[in-house]
Amino acid sequence: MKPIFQRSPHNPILAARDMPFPAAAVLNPGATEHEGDVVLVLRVEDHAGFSSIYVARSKDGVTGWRIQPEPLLRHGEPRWRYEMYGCEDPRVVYLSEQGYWYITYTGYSSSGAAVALARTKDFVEAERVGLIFSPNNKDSALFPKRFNGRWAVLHRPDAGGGIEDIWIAYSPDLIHWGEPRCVLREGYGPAWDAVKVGAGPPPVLTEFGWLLIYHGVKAYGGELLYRAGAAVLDEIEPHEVIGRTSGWLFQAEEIYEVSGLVPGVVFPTGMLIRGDELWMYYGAADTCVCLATAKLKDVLEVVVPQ
Ligand code: BMA
Repeated sequence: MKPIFQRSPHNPILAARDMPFPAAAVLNPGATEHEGDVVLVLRVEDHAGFSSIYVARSKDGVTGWRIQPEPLLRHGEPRWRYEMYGCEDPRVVYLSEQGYWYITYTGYSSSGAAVALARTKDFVEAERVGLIFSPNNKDSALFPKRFNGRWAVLHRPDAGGGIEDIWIAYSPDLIHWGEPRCVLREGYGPAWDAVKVGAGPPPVLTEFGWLLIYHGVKAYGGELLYRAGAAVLDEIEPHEVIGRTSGWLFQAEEIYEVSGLVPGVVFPTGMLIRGDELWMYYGAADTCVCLATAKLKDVLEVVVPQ
């Protein structure tokens, strides 16, 4: 069967050697568009092992990346104690009502991994909102609009006992979050996503509802394989699941995915809709940044069979 996603022939589109400063890895990029450019917000791990968030811009979203030399969100700022160990895995979305791009990311510190929120208008300076979920919690993605007056965010609390499901919370002001509901449970038994699931990029509204790309994890011989699946959430009540792929849609196969710092990982964190195509930006092997594209209708067909 022809795969739904096609990899860019330019993969990896960004790697440590492309940074104008020493870097150990470039991974897990948020993606958006700003002033005629595709903008990626990159997690860059430095040679000391700590990650900050940097910005890369390109006209075509594939080549000619311009990297801003200063981080947008630098870990270890004295005022931001919950980011002492790193700012990781950003997802970015434009909230037109606010006139800002909002970035959810993992604030990593001696207290664990928590969900942090920041916003920017220009991708040169960012203003931190602060933590929105305490540890351990990560893989957070905001929806771009309000639902009955409330913003909504997906996140992945660690429930203990090995349970790591995707939850949703709602907020009137992007600061106070409540009304928790479990949206997508991890799979069971030998399922491809039985170890854990986590939201990928901010969901995109389609004719069937909100398309969510998520990662699912299974252990083979003690090694964790991170693959990507998809779900569609209700347009009005996004805690309701309309459809979910029974299996994964995308997995590590190319050399830059099966070898690297963490082999066997594809970790989608950015999604753009360009014409009738879905562009999925992902981290490969926790080492570099890649792109795969699909026809949006082909993805929807497997999530919500007609
Ligand atoms: C998750 C996060 C991601 C990473 C993934 C795969 O827990 O740490 O940053 O890409 O594991 O190793």
